[in-house]
Amino acid sequence: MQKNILVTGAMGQIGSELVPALREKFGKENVVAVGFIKDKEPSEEFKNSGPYESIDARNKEEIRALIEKYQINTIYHLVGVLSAVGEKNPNLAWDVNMNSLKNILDLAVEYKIDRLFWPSSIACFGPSTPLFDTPQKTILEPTTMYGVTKVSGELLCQYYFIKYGLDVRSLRYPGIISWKTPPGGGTTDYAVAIYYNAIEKGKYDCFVKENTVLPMMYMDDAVNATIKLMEVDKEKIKVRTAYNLTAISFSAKELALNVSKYIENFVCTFNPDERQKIADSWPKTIDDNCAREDWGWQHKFDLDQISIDMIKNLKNKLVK
Ligand code: AKB
Repeated sequence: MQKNILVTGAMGQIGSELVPALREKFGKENVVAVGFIKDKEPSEEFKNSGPYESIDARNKEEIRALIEKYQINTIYHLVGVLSAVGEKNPNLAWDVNMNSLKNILDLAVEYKIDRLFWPSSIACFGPSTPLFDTPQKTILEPTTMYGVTKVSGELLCQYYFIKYGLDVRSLRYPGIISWKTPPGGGTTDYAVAIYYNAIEKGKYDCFVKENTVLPMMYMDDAVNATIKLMEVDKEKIKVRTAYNLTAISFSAKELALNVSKYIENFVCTFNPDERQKIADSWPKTIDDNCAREDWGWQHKFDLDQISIDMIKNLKNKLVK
């Protein structure tokens, strides 16, 4: 079947890299990118590489019009307000994260969408969740509004699968490290910002303590996992809330030491702010065996490979 794909949140951290990967795989004209970031116009390259529409994903009628216009049968609904911004504006986080998801789920049922992807996160866990090797099925009592929307969203997705047979699939992303877009309002942003600052200033003042450990993943692995999950046969998907997913866990200090292996004289200081509390509420390591067993998930990038690739690409991007 010809895939006609709609990607919301196309200008966000994941969207900016998933859209080109999908266009490469399924053809430029078959992937409609939907962005809506005030004050941020998409680059000419982004706009010219395939269909682009500027729409607020909360606007159900405008999304409906797009589904009809492009005869959409596959949706990646990536729109979301992340954890740190969500704590500053919980009402906005609820409104954007939940209302856009509910609209998309309803439209997906109405238009018999073949497959829908929606991102969950390690933010669905909370302080009462086991900190190490967090199992697939465990306590979900997040203490951020972002996390509350992730648990609610997971349950809503599962409900639409059970009630309407909607083929909706989801991953609990760890912190994602990438170079194409600057950090965007999350708690794991320090693991991206450190590279920008190391290259531009030779130093970084990290906003979590040096012993803070969180699960992380390189963007290339995250994009591969997402496309793989969406391509696998329906029968293989046993989890309809969201799959645990991880690559590697390291402390902020280990990250800083690794960056200094590749950037001479790099100095990292640690000055925790309000994001420390959010980081402390999330697990340190994740058990993602269900994803590995059910649909063959495997990560490729370790910390050295991440640092080498980040530094190479950021130097090209930042150093003129
Ligand atoms: C955040 O830090 O809010 C996100 C996430 C872990 O979902 N990167």
